[in-house]
Amino acid sequence: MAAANLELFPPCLVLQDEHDNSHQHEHFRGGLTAGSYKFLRLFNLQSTKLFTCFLGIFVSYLIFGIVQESIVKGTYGKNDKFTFILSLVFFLCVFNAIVSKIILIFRKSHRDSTPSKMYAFSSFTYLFAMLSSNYALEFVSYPMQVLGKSVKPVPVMLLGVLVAKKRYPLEKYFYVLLIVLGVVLFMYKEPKETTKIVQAGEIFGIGEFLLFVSLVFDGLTGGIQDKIRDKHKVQAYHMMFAMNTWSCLWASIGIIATGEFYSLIEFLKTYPYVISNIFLLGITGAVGQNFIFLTIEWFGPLTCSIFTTTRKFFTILCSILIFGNPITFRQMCGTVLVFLGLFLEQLQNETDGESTLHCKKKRVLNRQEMNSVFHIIVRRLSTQQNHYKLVIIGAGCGGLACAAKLAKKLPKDSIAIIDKNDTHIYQPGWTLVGAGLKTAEELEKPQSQFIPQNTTWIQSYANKIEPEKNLVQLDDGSKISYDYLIVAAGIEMNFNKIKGAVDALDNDPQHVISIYTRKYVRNVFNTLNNFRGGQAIFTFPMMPIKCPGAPQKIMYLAEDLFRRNNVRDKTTVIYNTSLPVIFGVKKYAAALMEIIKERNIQLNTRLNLVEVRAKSKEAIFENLDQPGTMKTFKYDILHIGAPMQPFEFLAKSPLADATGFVDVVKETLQHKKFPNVFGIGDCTNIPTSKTAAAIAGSNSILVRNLSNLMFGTNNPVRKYDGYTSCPLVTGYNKCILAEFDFDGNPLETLPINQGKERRLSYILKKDVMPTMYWKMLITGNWNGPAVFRKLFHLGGTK
Ligand code: UQ1
Repeated sequence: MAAANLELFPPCLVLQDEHDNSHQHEHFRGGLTAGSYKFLRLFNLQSTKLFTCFLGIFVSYLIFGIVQESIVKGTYGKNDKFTFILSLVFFLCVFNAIVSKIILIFRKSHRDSTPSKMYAFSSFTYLFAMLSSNYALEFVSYPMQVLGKSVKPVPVMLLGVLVAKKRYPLEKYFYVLLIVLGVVLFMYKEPKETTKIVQAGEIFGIGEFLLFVSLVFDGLTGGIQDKIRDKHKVQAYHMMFAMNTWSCLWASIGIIATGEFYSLIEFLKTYPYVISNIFLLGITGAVGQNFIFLTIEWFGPLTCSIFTTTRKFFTILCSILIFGNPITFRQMCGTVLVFLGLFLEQLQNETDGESTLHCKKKRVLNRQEMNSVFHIIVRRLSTQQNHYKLVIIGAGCGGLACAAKLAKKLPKDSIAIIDKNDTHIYQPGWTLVGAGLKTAEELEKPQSQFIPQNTTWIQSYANKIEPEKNLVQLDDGSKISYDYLIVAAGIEMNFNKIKGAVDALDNDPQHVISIYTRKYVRNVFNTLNNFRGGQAIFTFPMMPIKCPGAPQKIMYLAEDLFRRNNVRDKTTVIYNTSLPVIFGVKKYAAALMEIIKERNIQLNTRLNLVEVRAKSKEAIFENLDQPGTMKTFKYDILHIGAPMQPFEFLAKSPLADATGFVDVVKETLQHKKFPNVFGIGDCTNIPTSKTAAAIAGSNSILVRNLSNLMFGTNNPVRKYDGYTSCPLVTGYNKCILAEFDFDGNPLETLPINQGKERRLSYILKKDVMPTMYWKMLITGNWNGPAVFRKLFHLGGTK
């Protein structure tokens, strides 16, 4: 079957235009109302469009191929044949020229400034390429013709390396090698047993030569069109119109000069039904071409070439299975190799920067989607989207809690979450890991499990925000735009603020430890458990840090462990804090002061660790009340509370306040200057202790405020009161469950005094909270315990 070998635009031409795909994102950009989103949801526009494009390309070229087969390879009368290839090409060009002219009139596009001579030349080479590939068909089979033309990347690469001195990634050579190997496997003709000598012409005959010529002319056409596109910013239909008009001219000269025209007229007189077939061929060709343009415009060049390659593969299969073009097993392997190479090469091109956005992105699909091949293609294609209704920076506790809630309100593919980490860690559990009550592994789960369905996960770092332009830049330099932004980026640990700390943590984990990172937390329990007495120092760094309870929780647990290991009486336990008090909330501070007195713990306030001397096991502290004055402590164990800082990209952005944190209204979590931006968690300047409980208390408030803004609704929203909670574990079976607001007023949930050390609070912290976190909080189903507090207190509290 000679299907679709007259595809009117060689891929090179098609690929010229899609670079002008900046407007393809307009469909997603800004200003869509709730109503239009409902509409979008109803019709699931993206997928429908994609499917239509694929079907359009597939069906039109399939019919095209069948009709072409019947025209070119059919028998007429007794032994007449249709040999008027140039005339056929002429008719097809006429069709294309007419269709593109009509579209140009309707599209009201600007004038094309390209000089005619460029079109004249490139349409000549284009015509020549088309002709030689069609004449080749008289000598080779259709599969051979398609595969032969697949070698196109080879001359492109060869010229690139030899002439333009380009370098390609190693994989690319491999993919091209696959294609070449495939074609060689296909072309190789085994010597017949009787004739041992194989003549060169048998392997590389006239058909193959014509294919080669068509490749060269294809390459030339592509080169000229590249120039046209670069210089004149020409649109696809302009090019389609001009190329086809010029080709008509060249072809008409050819058919008149060779006399083909007159024989064709005679032929058509004898077999008039061929005219309707030629019409059908022209229409399907033009329709297919338009679907190609639409695919490029809506989904980009990669999608288009995947579609056309897939289509060719299917037509080859049809040709083999239905029309009985003979093929050997070796040739089958060759075909598979060629298409494998072509696909890999296309995907490689995409990651090389030919698409608008080339970062690693993952779409989370539901099970039904996973089963559908169509949606696997959709997933690949979604890599080209770079505008989202909502972008969330950070897939930690705050980012996920908001994403999960908003994913239920917004249509598919409206939300993108940017986060590089593929593991989600339950950070509140690290104190318990330090005490040997849990393992670090228990606290880690794959991030992919928690990215809400229908949300795009962009596995990348955000490294710049331009809120005036609604843009976020990723670590690979690409940018994504948003209508709304939630910043939930967290806070950065920086041990480098303490001289010698990183070196000591890395190289002396027997003495210097910290529960604050995934790497260091794994050493803590061993060190504490092996401790045989001496001086154990626990530090609290300079503010700002998240959860100011954590640095002392690990101290209470360690102190308890020393008792259990019978080394407590040989040990001095010291707590050096940069704060003036042990805890910021009076009620709990009083309880904790009792505990440290009772347990004989030394408390030194206003001391900040500035240097660790691992060799001499000395920790140098600055006296914050007398800046510049140092105090040296000898240690046998030093637990370092990690100094923290806002991420640099945030601190530098217009979203930050003077301290570098995202400047939001504390009651609404809306940004003070950019109303379409919200912030949650550690990265914000909300004056409360940053804990998972604070996220629980604030995520629903953020989501409601943002929803009101997005949908123009006016639903009542509670003001965030700063609710936070700090379960201060004070030993292996006891805990003070601090809960309080912005002003340090206790906001206790249970109808008992939570300021007392309790086993119940310990069980809540150790066994109940982790489950609540994984199952309820980051899935968007936990808005904090306020309801229970009111219930338990019979409405008597705030
Ligand atoms: C909480 O809601 C929460 O999020 C799940 C935590 O995170 C780990 C907490 O530690 C705490 C204390 C709360 C508050 C909840 C109750 C029932 C007191």
